[in-house]
Amino acid sequence: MARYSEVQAALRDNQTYVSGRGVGLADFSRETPFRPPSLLLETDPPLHDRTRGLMNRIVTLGALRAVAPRWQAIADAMVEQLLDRGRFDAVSELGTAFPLAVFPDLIGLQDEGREQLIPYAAGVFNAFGPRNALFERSQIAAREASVWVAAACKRENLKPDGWGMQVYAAADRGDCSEEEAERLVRSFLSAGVDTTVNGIGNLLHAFALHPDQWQRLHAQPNLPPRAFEEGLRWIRLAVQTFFRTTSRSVETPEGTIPEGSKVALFLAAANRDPRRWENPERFDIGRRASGHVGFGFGIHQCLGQMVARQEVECLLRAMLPRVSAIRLTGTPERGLNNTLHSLATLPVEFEAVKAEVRQ
Ligand code: OVM
Repeated sequence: MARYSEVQAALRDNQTYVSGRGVGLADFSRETPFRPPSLLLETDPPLHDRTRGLMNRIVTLGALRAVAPRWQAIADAMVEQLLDRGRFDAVSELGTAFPLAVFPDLIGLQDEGREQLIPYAAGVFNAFGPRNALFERSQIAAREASVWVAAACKRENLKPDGWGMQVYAAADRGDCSEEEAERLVRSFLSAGVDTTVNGIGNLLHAFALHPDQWQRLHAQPNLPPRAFEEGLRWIRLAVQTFFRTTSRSVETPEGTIPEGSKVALFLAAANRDPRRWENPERFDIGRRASGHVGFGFGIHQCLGQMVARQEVECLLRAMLPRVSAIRLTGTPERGLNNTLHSLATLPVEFEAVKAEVRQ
């Protein structure tokens, strides 16, 4: 399904289009999952509601506000440094560097080995696709990272003040078992890094391709939330597709979908469906883009979206007073991934706002 209305309807009807049989191409009722299934992403109610409820009490705006000043200071320093450098690769030095500078601390991960999160996430997102060469290659490449992540999720390796330990606190209260807590922490590490890494890279790419929209953002007194939503809609954000599995046979105008079918939901296509969006191919930060399915829709809608918003907000607040233009200095390279819309490189140059006009 690639039309907005169909994708949204399938996401809404989570009893017919289930997640418990996997949200990649593999049907967990026929194939062994490549790892123990996620207790959030790859579950259905009632289990999903219990785990999601527990996580919703940890992932809060209040908790994020508490770290916002620190994130802003990190973003400011990073952007200052990149301005001095001139040319740089925005994928590695901003898109990857910034999330890695803030997210692992939010979870309370051990300091050693955090760079393993990158190959780990590539392995996870490739595994939602077919068992092709890319799948096999990235599983091999992520072997060491998977061992690191498994250890990082354990209670004894988490710092006392992060979201990871709060999951264990929920286990102590009886909201979940110790094993469930461990796997829920794994969800933070699976879903929280490569999504924002690629989202930020794609967003910077969007502004490099549309200098007029960057100018327009400059002219706004406050960061318009609409700009973020339009970024998510237009850039195809990170996740291009997720699957569901039909729990019964479904009649559609195009024919019958038998029970047990894997249904690919093309989130990125839905976000550019001309039946739903006017001039869908136009990147327009003034558009009313809320309602996009870049974060999904319904009960599984992105748990970490506030984290992603705050990361992007900090970066844009760091860039707007300092960067007058983002210029491509070479041809960006795509990063191949079975699920993510990914960039491998984004060679850019930041043009500095002239000192006398800096706020
Ligand atoms: C999880 C998980 C993994 C990848 C993506 C995701 C976008 C969740 O382990 O729960 O959500």
